Amino acid sequence: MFKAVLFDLDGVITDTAEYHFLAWKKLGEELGISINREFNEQLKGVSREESLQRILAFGYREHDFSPKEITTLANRKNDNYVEMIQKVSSKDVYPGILKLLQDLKAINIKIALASASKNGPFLLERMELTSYFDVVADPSKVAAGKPAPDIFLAAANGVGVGAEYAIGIEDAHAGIQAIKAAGILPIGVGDPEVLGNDLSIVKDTSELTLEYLKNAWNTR
Ligand code: B16
Ligand code: MG
Repeated sequence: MFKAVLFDLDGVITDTAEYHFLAWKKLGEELGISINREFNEQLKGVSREESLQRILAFGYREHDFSPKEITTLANRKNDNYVEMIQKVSSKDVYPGILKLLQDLKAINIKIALASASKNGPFLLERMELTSYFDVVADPSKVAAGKPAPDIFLAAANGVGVGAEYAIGIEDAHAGIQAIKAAGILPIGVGDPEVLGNDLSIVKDTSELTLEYLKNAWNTR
């Protein structure tokens, strides 16, 4: 049986993936770079700094800004995003997630957050979920972002569970790559065309029950 579940945040626990998209889209428009949802798939799970680099490269503007200007642009996106998430509340937790956290806690399975977002702790507070998490891995302290395994390994380490006894839940292609690279069992939320055909995938978080996790574990 698994001993820990490592959760991604944006797109798994709540719909903040949409706010990230809207905030990047707005910044892109200010820079004359138009990004659509298809391009946005490449930004999911990717750090703020790397996302900005990808957007600038997409618009052939990667050489147009100094490092200082780049920092200003990243801050501008984040200010806009932070404004959007002020109203996030417990009502915004995706279906099934609270019940899953309660069921995992009841049988003493460790719970950790493995989000690339520096806004993760604030969002957990807003959603009244902080007390369920034994550990929140700090994305600013890991050497490499998703698709590198670091944040998932830090989360597993934080709860004292070996990768081979952990499940990771992700909505992003980069995140699934990170989970696989860590030697953790991945469960995807979303579309197999984006996430791959070689793992358990739910369309919707309401399918993410303890039974579902046990079944995915036993048939891995
Ligand atoms: P921030 P996750 C990721 O969170 C998002 O998917 C990604 O779009 C975002 O750029 C990244 O966090 C950094 O977020 O700017 O708030 O630090 O999906 O890993 O929970
Ligand atoms: Mg995500």
